[in-house]
Amino acid sequence: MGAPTYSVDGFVREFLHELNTNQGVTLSRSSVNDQYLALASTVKNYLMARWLETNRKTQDAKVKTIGYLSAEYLLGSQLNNALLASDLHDIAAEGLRQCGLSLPTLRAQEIEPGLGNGGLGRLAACFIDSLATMNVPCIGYGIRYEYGIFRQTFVDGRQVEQPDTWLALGAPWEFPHPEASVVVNFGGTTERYTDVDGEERCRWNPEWNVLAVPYNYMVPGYLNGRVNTLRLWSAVATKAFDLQIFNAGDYAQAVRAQTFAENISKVLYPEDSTPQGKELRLQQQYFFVAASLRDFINNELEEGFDLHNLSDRIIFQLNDTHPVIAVPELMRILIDEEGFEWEEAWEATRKCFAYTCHTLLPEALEVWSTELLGRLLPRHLELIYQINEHFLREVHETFPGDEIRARRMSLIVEDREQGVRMAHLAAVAATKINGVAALHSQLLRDKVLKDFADLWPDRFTNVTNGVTPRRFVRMANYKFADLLNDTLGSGWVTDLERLRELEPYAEDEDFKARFREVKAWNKRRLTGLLEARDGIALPEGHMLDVMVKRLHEYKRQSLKLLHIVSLYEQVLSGKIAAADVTPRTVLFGAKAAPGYRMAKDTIHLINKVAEVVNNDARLEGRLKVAFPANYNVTLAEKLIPAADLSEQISLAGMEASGTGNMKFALNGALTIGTDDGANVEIRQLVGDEHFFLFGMTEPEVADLGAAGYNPASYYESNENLRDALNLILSGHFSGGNRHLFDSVVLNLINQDRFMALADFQSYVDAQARVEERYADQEAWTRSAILNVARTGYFSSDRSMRDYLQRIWHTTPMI
Ligand code: TH1
Repeated sequence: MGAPTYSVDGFVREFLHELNTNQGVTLSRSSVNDQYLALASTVKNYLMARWLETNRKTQDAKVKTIGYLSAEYLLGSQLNNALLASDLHDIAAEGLRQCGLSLPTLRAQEIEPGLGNGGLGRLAACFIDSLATMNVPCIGYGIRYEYGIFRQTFVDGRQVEQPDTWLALGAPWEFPHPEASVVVNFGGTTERYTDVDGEERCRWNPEWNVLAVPYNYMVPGYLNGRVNTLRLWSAVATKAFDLQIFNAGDYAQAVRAQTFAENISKVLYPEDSTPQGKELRLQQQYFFVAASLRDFINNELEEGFDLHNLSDRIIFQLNDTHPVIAVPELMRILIDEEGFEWEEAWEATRKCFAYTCHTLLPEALEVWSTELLGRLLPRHLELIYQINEHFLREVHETFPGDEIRARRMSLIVEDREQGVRMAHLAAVAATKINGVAALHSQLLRDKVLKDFADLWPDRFTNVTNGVTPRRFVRMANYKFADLLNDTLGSGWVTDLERLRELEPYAEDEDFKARFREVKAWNKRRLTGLLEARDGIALPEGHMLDVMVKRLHEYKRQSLKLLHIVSLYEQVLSGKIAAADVTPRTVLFGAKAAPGYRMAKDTIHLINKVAEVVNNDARLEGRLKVAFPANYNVTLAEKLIPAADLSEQISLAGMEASGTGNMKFALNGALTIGTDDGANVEIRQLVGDEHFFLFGMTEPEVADLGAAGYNPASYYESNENLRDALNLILSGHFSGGNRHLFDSVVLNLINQDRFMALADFQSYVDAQARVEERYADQEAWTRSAILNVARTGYFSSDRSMRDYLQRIWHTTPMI
């Protein structure tokens, strides 16, 4: 059967067919969920022929594939993206209308797959979108978590987590392939033996195993006929339950064994950048990586393929250290199963991996205890020790006698307990090591991985992150996309540098008026959504000032909060008149890791400040704080296009890149930001005049830290800052309870690891410049348009071109 025809009639026929045969209902008796599932199936049917064709062509061409290994994919909604990529949107909207249905209603039925925490997971999703659109063969490998990132609710202003039951109403976008399942082993012992040729060999006798079941997802390129694959693994017990135990009468025990296995893919760890070192997490990592390597070798390579040449056909990109256990796993396969000698195994392995580091925070660098590794993956631990031996020999040859350096570089760290530094393992194995923004890559070379950069300078490179213009401009901001299409034609969607052609329009009155009209429309759309979703009323005519990202101390939501409290305090104390406050709504979106106390207390404080500020008539309605719960990709798509001001205020040297910053600039928001991560490049591109820079630079931060940072001195010397902090301490936001927010406030005054107080005045000054520009709407619009025109660089298509040239050394298929 061929693809359904591209016509409204063809679409309606297919849709009704799916409703009848897949859902088993007639249109008149169908639920909205039936209709949504039938719609998803219909769209898949249109893409199916292209998917099969893509797979066939790629296999025949025997080209090099990108194996993107990532523990997280924060995909966002699938329906709209599939409609866009297959050019079906208008046909579907009209076809559904003829059936008496509405596309927006069905779309709202989708629960996004939230299989990631934040930027790292969303980056993976943007990258696979770009590779498909650029016609590059790629398989994304990851985990099909049964529960993705938790759903956030607020109870009395405190975060309460609910399970994310994204699979409950059906999973129309996935294709399970139980027949292609792979066994993944754990535990047990290793054993030395002599093989038939008299060779000394080693074998792993595992103690238990689970079955990894693949679920395939389509990754459609934009209007190009390519459909790549995302393969997510789900864990099931190898035997339904242990019959021996069952027959012995212990039914409960038999079922428990099954539950144990299936726990592996049960839930996404909700920590962003702060690993907990939990055993289940290591199980997850090895589980998906072992399944993926086995899968590629078994299914993507022809029978008898010589694994010495594996790197001709695959390069595995390690998305941070989470999949790094793949390195000893490939060594194990080549040596123990394929009979390779150490040297040839290492040579083949090294060519197959490249490593992206996404962080600088020391606590984000994964270290697995050798006790745990030895218990769970005994053979891998032996191989890691062996890799380390070979590596340290090389260090000694290059730096004879430098014991201290060798100890610093060792894969093994002797702390309270012995551990394996996964970033060092990645650095030793990878053909290339990259950071995710220019400043970050520089700091990797100069600080975090300095010894490695001294030893192998050529292995280090930078690829600045990017975001997909399909989802984050064309889809999320379709009114603006229409304006761009009218002005430039539609080529910008796959060639974002063409936004440059917008520069002259920054002086065009008619264009500026239309640009403002689009922004106003996006704000109205957001107002309607937040009203319905959260009961939040956004006032009209306010500057929309947005800070959305994970809640983390280094990102400094507390600095934004201090700015709000200070403005409020100055009005209360009569230092400024309410009438002089720029009408502004500050919108937060942020999830805190459930175990991260300070982050949760900060959320509580923001909500309490919002409650008081929003209801104090003395502000004359000129300052509002909104904090819709459960910020996710779906909400981001509505929020970002409506924003005027983008808050990117991390302490310099802490945010590796940021990608929200790029999305805001591309949607015509101006940035107030520090010289950190990709902010640096955004500012260089848009120009100082169109970016509100504040705060210490990274070297200044380092100097202040070295000199001894004393936050209390800022509290003492800065009156507005002190008054703001004192207002919180007075119990004003906590019904008179003076100690409710001690954890947050006293930490700022006494510790303030991320130097919010040191940057406070500079931030307030920058906000004054923001207000000045905003008062001149012509000037503001001009700056906003120039932000768009000059940030085409931040397309993830460009990131992928950089990876292809600098790291993967491969080209798109023709
Ligand atoms: C983020 C970085 O914090 C952010 O700056 C960057 O833009 C993004 O990655 C994409 O490169 C990170 N997320 C995580 C998540 C975990 C561990 C480390 C990082 S770094 C779980």
